[in-house]
Amino acid sequence: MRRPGVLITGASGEIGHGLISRLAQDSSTTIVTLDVRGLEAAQGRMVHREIIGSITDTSALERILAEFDIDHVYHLAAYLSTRSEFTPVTAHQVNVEGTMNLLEFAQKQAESHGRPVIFLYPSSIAAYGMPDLETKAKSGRVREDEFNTPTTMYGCNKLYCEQLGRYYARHYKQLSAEPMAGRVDFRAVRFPGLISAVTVPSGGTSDYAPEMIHAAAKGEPYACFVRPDTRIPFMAMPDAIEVLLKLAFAPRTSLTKTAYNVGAFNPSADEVRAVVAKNFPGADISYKVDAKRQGIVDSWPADVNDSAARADWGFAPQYDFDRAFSEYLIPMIRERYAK
Ligand code: AKB
Repeated sequence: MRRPGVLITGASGEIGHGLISRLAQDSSTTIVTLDVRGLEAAQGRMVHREIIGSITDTSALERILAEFDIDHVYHLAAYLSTRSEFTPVTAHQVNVEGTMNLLEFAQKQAESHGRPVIFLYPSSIAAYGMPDLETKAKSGRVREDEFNTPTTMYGCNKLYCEQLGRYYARHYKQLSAEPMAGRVDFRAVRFPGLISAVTVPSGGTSDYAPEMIHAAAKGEPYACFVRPDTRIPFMAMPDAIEVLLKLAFAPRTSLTKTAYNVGAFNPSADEVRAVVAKNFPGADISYKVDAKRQGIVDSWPADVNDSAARADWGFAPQYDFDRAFSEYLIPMIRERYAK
């Protein structure tokens, strides 16, 4: 008998870290992870099976298929935006071919146990491509179907994989005489920049905000790689974890979109600097703009319209800008580095 469980890919990354802790609160959930990097020891103790391997290696997925009856896939593994620009071909292999492997895996799982597999896919604001700063300023909160013209490899990968997920969800459903016999129930969310108090991101372009906070807490100087007036949406990590779970457990009939915007606050880089400087009075934060990375964030919207997520599945972030800093980031980061 195969053991029922949930699969998390990219589990050692920032979202995976929070998701494992949250899912492990329910001891009846069997957590299986797949990542090229090992989990931190504490996270490792929370999961039932940790597989070190790549999503591009279908034999690792075959092994999971043989052993586990997976009903939820949280497919978090990806090369982020800055990193993908340096190695676009590898990024495409991981982000697109890897996702395709996971969709096939989910389809086979659904066929074998006869129930749909819920497939959670974190997409990104990188799926947008604002043509210029004037349009970005004028457009305000962009809707899911606007400006779908990404400028980065990562953004193209995310937008395309949303469509691939939609294809898998529809194609097999149409082929099967028994509509629920085997299908992928694909649900995507376009995350803004995420800020965690317990992990530091790597390879992203929204990383300037978390890097600034963590550097100040460690007493290290930080040169911010974007202009002070740069504005994109952000979200505190606990809200991002709740987003994944809330979307995963929303009734299928209430979902009207393949990919949903979610946002929580959208400070400028200088507003982040100001709150960090207030809380860490010795903080040494300067600006050294990296033209390439600046170009990427300039192509992302200043804010997103997330009214569909609020209406369809009750998205309601708990942390606005002030609360994210005063009740989550500052106290937890202080405690983390004090240790
Ligand atoms: C990145 O910066 O690449 C990610 C994202 C916004 O998707 N954090």
